[in-house]
Amino acid sequence: MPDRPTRPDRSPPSPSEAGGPQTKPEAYRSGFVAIVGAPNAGKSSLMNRLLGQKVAIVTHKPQTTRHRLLGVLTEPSAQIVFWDTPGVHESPKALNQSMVSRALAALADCDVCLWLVDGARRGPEHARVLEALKTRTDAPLMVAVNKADLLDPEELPALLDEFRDLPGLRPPDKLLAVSAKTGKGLKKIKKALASLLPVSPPLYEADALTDQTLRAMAAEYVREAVFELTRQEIPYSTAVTVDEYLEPKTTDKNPVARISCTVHVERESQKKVMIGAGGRTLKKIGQTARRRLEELLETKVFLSLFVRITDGWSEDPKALEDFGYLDPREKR
Ligand SMILES: Nc1nc2c(ncn2[C@@H]2O[C@H](COP(=O)(O)OP(=O)(O)O)[C@@H](O)[C@H]2O)c(=O)[nH]1
Ligand SMILES: [Mg+2]
Repeated sequence: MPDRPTRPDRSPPSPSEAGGPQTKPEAYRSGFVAIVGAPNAGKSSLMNRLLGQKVAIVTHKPQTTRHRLLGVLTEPSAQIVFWDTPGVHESPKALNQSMVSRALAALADCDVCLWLVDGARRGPEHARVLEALKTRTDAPLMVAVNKADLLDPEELPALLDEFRDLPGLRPPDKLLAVSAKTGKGLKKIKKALASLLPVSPPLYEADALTDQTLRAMAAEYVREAVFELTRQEIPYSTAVTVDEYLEPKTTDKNPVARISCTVHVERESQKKVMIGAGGRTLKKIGQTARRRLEELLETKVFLSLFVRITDGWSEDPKALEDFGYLDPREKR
């Protein structure tokens, strides 16, 4: 699974191909923006909202995002390439450590850091992200306080002020309140990020959206439904792989995409819960994911799910690599 996007090797499209005939090449800006923050700050929601497409799955549970996901936003005067990253958090588990190392690697590689703060909640993760920003990057910094819709507008200025002068951290180049839910501040975010990016031709084609394959997105959609419909440790013990992905035949009168996935869990008891009484839970997971996949793929989908016990996968480097959660090039 592509997870370490580098600057594309191919010669990039000209800015006019990328949708910016009115922008002179010497004024066009493009680069990578790492969205980092605590779990559940709204990083994936914000990226989806900025792109106007659901590239990353979103749930109300923390640690939903396991990969570094790429999202490309092409505007007439700038192309902003987002990396949505897993939340920075503390955990002894191998899976979680590989997730955090991805977020930190994005910080080290990006052109601009966008630190997304949950304005309604600041726990110990807040301090961890702050530490990472101090030590892992010199890139221009934008701080966005998210979930502004949950905050008292009168308290916002004081809340924002807290970020102007954090001990040991350079003052942010830009500071804004936003809401990924209502869309507040999104135009300002785009403008501010573009102004911090280097002058460069666009790095991706104008119609590029993400480097994830539809196949990988199908697995993520199933995982999203698992996060929503199961509880406690189960979502965190679940991985999804795609066994078969058949595009609809264009010659068919009623085109159907056929997708089958294996839902890996770690224990027999988890398998039982995943399937549910009379198969009801698994059926619900399948229906939820199928409906969303039909929207994404704009076609009818047959989705079959198979639950399998893959003992201890979340601690097994080989399984983590097979499932795309561990980059063999990543030093741990
Ligand atoms: N009220 C409110 N909820 C939000 C906002 N942004 C995200 N959320 C919710 O916060 C939760 C976590 O969002 P997600 O994008 O998965 O966070 P991530 O872990 O940082 O990627 C989800 O339930 C979102 O619907 C916002 O601006 N306002
Ligand atoms: Mg996320």
